[in-house]
Amino acid sequence: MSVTLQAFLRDFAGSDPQKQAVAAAVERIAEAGIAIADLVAQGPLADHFAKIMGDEANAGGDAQKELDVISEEVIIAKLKQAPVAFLGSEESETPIPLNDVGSLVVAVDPLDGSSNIDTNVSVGTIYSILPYSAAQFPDPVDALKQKGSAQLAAGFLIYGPSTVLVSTLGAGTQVFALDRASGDFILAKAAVEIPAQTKEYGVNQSNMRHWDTPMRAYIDDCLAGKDGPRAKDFNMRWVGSMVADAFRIFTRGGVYLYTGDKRKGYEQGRLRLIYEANPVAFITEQANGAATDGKTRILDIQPEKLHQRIPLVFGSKDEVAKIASYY
Ligand code: AFP
Repeated sequence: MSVTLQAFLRDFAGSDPQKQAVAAAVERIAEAGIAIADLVAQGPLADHFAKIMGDEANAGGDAQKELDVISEEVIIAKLKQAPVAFLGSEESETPIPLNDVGSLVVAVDPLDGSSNIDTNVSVGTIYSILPYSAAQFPDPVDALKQKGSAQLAAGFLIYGPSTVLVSTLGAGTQVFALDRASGDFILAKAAVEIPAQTKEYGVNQSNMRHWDTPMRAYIDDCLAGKDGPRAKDFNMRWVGSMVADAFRIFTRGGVYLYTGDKRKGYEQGRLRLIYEANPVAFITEQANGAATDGKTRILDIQPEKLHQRIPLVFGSKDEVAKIASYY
């Protein structure tokens, strides 16, 4: 008997108003994911979706909408049907008001990995759900800047050979796969468990000369293999799309590393704290993995700005601890 996402969420929510609000938001995001998956599946034909903005070019002056902006529009339209007050998005400088009355705020990267779309590599939508009240957060930015440990739920969709939703509601991490015949997301894994140990790391090696010393030392030791200090050979995988690397780690273990480096603008790495690192860290910990900025637990870090970047290491918890020992 297959369990649908809707049934799973109904069972999770019961009669708890906040859980019911979270369940509604996750359902709407999943619906947006199905629409975005169809857009991405258009591949090179998707150009006809990138419509000209007309005479008001957007803030960046772009005359054309990219798929990530269209994805954001899909998410906005769906979340207006959920008890979500504001949306924080990688594609928008400031929070987007959605509903006058809402007990949640959502932070989202509408289409992570979008620079890979024309190479037909899996991309995804990453989301983070936080509690909200106007009384507690007169400025909605402050609601989005809560520590990652305040998240009520988080997840990401991957638009790949299969369309998959990886979700945590705070009680473990589940995987749902889209059954295109019925249009339902079906529970595929009830409890993701990331192996504590691994022989596989993910990093963009071409940046090695820019890394800080601890990072360089860690990778050098991995490259030394079984004759080196780690006494085992490592494999490397780097997709260039975090959701794809993350799903591999959830499936067979591994670590993802994007720490700060000496390149201008990369001092704090490349990933954004609020709508990339925090949701992935929550999902990872709920799957018995770990996530740090190299040494500090991601979920304990107090965000300062909506779009701030953060160095990110996540995956197999013993390997994440090993990396922290180099720092
Ligand atoms: P885009 O969303 O701009 O494609 O960036 C994707 C990403 O943030 C993350 O998904 C990848 O792991 C990482 O960048 C890849 O970065 P490099 O291209 O520097 O390896």
